[in-house]
This record gives sequence, structure tokens and C-alpha cells, in this order.
Amino acid sequence: MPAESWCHFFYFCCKIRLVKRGIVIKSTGKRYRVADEEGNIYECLLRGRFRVSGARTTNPVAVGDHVRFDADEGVITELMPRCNYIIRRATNLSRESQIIAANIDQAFLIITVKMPVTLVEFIDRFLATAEAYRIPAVILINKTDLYGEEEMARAYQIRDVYEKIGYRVMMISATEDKSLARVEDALRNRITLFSGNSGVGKSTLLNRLNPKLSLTTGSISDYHEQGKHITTYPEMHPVADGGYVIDTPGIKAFGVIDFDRNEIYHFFPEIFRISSGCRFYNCLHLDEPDCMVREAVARDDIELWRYRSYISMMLEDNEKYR
Ligand SMILES: Nc1nc2c(ncn2[C@@H]2O[C@H](COP(=O)(O)OP(=O)(O)O)[C@@H](O)[C@H]2O)c(=O)[nH]1
Ligand SMILES: [Mg+2]
Ligand SMILES: [Zn+2]
Repeated sequence: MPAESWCHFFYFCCKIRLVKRGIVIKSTGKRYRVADEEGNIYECLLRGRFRVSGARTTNPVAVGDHVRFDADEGVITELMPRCNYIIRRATNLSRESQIIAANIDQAFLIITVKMPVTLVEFIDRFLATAEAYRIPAVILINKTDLYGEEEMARAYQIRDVYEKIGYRVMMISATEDKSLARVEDALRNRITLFSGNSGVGKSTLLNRLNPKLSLTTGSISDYHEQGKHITTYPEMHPVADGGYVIDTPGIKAFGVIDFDRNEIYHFFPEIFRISSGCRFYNCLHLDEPDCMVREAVARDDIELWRYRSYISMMLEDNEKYR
């Protein structure tokens, strides 16, 4: 073989060696930050007309995506199949969607009883959306160090209601707890979405879980971002061994699902469980006769605020949330 061919052959071999598998940890729509299996970081672009078949999305690749990439050239060459992904419409008028994140194992909703007060309707809407995506949800009640007797009672009440439905609930203080081992255990080897209103302590908790991070906390910038619909891309941060947390600065983490009105009760597990006893198979648990759901609410077997959240999701105009 002539020397030149040997050169090509070697070049070819090197090329193959440099194609690595990795996970996208940051996406800005054009540039992607990819971590390989050892945790090394690469800045990558997409090659030419890289397209995901089917979906019309503003970003074909999102945080959480498993990819093959050419580490030498910094180019993503292949997108691996996704377990799931969450999307939202890019703008009100556009038909295009933005993929917020892919391959999410679980979603943590951080709430507080004080400073700020998290509304139970917000919790229920979040949980219903997680159910619709079939993503397990965990509730973290944060800032317990600030709670007096009354607020502690409220926190326990919230915990009891959601535990009874089947959700895992943890009470924590991101600033005072000596150990956050329970949270770390739950995050290990998983991709977890962090969500919650501004000010509940998401960034503070993340900084505690990974002291190398220095996310700004207590800033009001989140508030300004909340109304915007585009250009905020979430970032994925390494935590515990092998775990990643996706922080969603100032965006409604789950985007908005277009719920089918007839199916909303499927996403309230305790309502769904009991609904098989309703007289009408298509009972929507509003004012139908012999509705087991309303009977359960009357007996206090189903929490009244859960039923109210359900009704409010039934009545609202889905359009306005798009
Ligand atoms: N007392 C107390 N303050 C907290 C706790 N967690 C967060 N904070 C404070 O709450 C404010 C908002 O926290 P931040 O992490 O920025 O909330 P984010 O908007 O959800 O990211 C900051 O001033 C934090 O120091 C906690 O467990 N206890
Ligand atoms: Mg924050
Ligand atoms: Zn019913």
C-alpha cells in the first residue's frame, strides 16, 4: 500500500475512535454542550441539515438527549431514540414546538408554605401534567426552617394529602438541613426536572447538592422571564453520582399540554381509581347522578381542593395557556 493510503487509513481509524457517545447538557438552539461518559465537556454544533423526522421543532436536539458526536470536530452526528420528551409551543401563533428536555426520569416540584405560598392548584396542575407525560413526580416542601406552628401544620396537611394519593413527599430546608441525603439518594443515576415557582429555593437546593455550581439565588430575574415564551433554554447540572438535574429558569417547566377535557380525570390518580364506580361510563364527575367521585369528596375520601383543581382545569379555556 502506498504511504499516502496508509495515511488515509490511519486518519480513518482515528476518526472512528473520536466518535463518542454523550449526553446534551446545555442547548441554546444552535450550540450544544455535550458530556461524554467520563464527564468531559465538549462544545458541539449540528451537522448541516440535521433533522429529526416528524417533529417540527425549533430545536431538534435538547438537554437530556443521548447523542453520538465527533469529539474532534465538535459535531453531533446522531440522535439516539428518546424515552420521552417535554415540549411547548414556541410562540402563540407558531405551529412549531420547542423541546424543553428529553429522557426525563422524574420531576421534582419544589413548593413552600411561606415566602412564597405555593397554591395547591399549581401543585395539582403540575402533577396532572406529569401524569400525562407518565413522568413520576415528587414533592419537596422546602423552607421548613421558616415555619411556625401554623405553617408546619399546613405542610403536614399537604404532605398527608399527596402521600395518600401515592406521591412521595419530602420536607426539607435547603439552607438549614445538615444532610440532604434523602434528596441525593432520590437523584442518583437519574435525570430529574426541577420545577417550582420563583423563590421557592430551586437554585439554593441545587447549589447545596453540587457545591461546584454557583447559581444565582434570590434574584428576581426569573420573574421577568416568566412571561416570555422563547429563547430560555434549560440547563442540566450534574449532581450526586451519575445524576443530573434540569433547572428550568423562569419558564413553565412542563410547557402546556393540550388536555382533552374528557381525559383530565385520568391524571388525578385518586379520582381515576374511583371513577370506575360511577353510573355512567363517560361520567365527567361534574353533575351526573350516582357519581362516585362526588360521593368520595362528600365523605372526605377525596380532598376537596383536589376536586376543585380538577373542576378548574375542566372549566378553563385551554387556548389561553398555549
Ligand atoms: N430560610 C430559608 N431560605 C431559603 C431556603 N431555600 C431557599 N431560601 C432562600 O429563598 C430565596 C430564593 O431562593 P432561590 O434558590 O433563588 O429560589 P429559586 O427562584 O427557586 O431558584 C433565597 O434568598 C434563598 O436564600 C430554605 O430552605 N430556608
Ligand atoms: Mg433560581
Ligand atoms: Zn363520576
